[in-house]
Amino acid sequence: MKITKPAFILIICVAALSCQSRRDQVIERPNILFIIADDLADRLACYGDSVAVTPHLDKLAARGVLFANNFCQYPTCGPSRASLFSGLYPFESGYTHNSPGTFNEHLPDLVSLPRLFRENGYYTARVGKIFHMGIPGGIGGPGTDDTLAWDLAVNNSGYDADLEVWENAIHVGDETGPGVRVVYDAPQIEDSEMADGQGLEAAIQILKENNSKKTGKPFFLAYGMYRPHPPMIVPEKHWEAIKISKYKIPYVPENDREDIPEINFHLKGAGFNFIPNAQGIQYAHAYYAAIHFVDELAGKLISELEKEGLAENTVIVFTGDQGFHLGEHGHWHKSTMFEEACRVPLIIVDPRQKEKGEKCTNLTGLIDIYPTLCDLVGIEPPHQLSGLSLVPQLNNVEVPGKKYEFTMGSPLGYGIRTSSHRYTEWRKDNINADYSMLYDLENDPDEFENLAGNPEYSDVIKELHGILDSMKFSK
Ligand SMILES: [Ca+2]
Ligand SMILES: [Ca+2]
Repeated sequence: MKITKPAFILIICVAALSCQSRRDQVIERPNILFIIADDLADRLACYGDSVAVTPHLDKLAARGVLFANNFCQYPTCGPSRASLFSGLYPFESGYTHNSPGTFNEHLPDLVSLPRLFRENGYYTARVGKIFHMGIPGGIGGPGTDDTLAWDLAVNNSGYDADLEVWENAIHVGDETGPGVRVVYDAPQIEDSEMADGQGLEAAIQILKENNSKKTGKPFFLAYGMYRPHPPMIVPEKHWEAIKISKYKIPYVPENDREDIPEINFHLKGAGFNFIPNAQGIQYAHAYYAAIHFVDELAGKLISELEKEGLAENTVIVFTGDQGFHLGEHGHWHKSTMFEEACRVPLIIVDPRQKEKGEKCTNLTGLIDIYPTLCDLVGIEPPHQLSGLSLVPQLNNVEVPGKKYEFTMGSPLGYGIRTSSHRYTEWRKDNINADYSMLYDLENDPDEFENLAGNPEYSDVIKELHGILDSMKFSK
């Protein structure tokens, strides 16, 4: 077909308009600032913790919605993060351990959350631990990163990445290996010497260089902090900010572990079981100091976002990958199917949302982050997602959500959390519940009495067992 001159001009105009409209659509999408702290339980002041000192995160929560009953989908770093960034439960993706290799090698058919944003016109940048990496050995490396997700990936390192620093810190317990001991220290160094401090500087530079108001392109900046993951090496000034006398070693009944399946403490020989009280208090002090450190770094990054004039066009997500015991059941670590290890903070701030400073008490999970961010920016998810968008709750925290949340783990347990109970089965060949735990959280919030063998609870067990049966676990 011969194109006449006016028609040709018209085609150019339409093409230009279409390009312009696509560009406008991209520019109108908000930026995403995603902040995740490693092994951070919901022990923040805004979550009601009386020891934690977290002024910046409290201020952040006052601008958005705090999800008060939020759970990870696996209480161990790698599978938890793979679930968050794939939008699938661990049994659906098969990513159920801290395996080596990259996310995209493991799950080649899945588009991760940041990769999806990259493919939809976002400038994407990672600083620190977003996908799994071992701590401290993996600090400064890419870990299991999705190599297709980022325009820029920063492998920040620092003082605490040095294995000699780990060696010279205070060690409790006689097991070998960096991951199975209680290790802490309070060096007199600046935050900027720590790996996370180096990460903050990189993240601030990325914000400045990729200010969407100047570039015309929205960004997805993910800043992953290595603390409070052990070893809890935290600059001394953060220890000084904590009044540790407010912390009390949790009461543990003498026979507490008799009704807990051994598999729930599969690392029971490790050096973080029943450590002496004096060292427990020190370790709790280190953990809260690390939270104070995390709070200050997150606060500085958010403040820089404001200075760049981006607060009104940026969605902020703050979360952790799994919780942490501070002596509950005599445990000083993570990876159990108890509340302490499964609960994680989740704060979402979207300048456009109606609710500000409200708490949503629905059962939610890290699995909901993928659909929520897609919903907030209008990107179609690339595959079926197993979580639910939390956008309705950002506008009205009273909107009902799920009846239960699912957490798998410790290792290969299948756990259901309802508003009143926590129920976990460890299934042999995915058919029979060989071991199980049921806790009545209304009457026994400390999960001391395992009711799995109690006939008075047979109806509850039948219902929760039925929910697990209805989920199609992959082998
Ligand atoms: Ca972790
Ligand atoms: Ca017990």
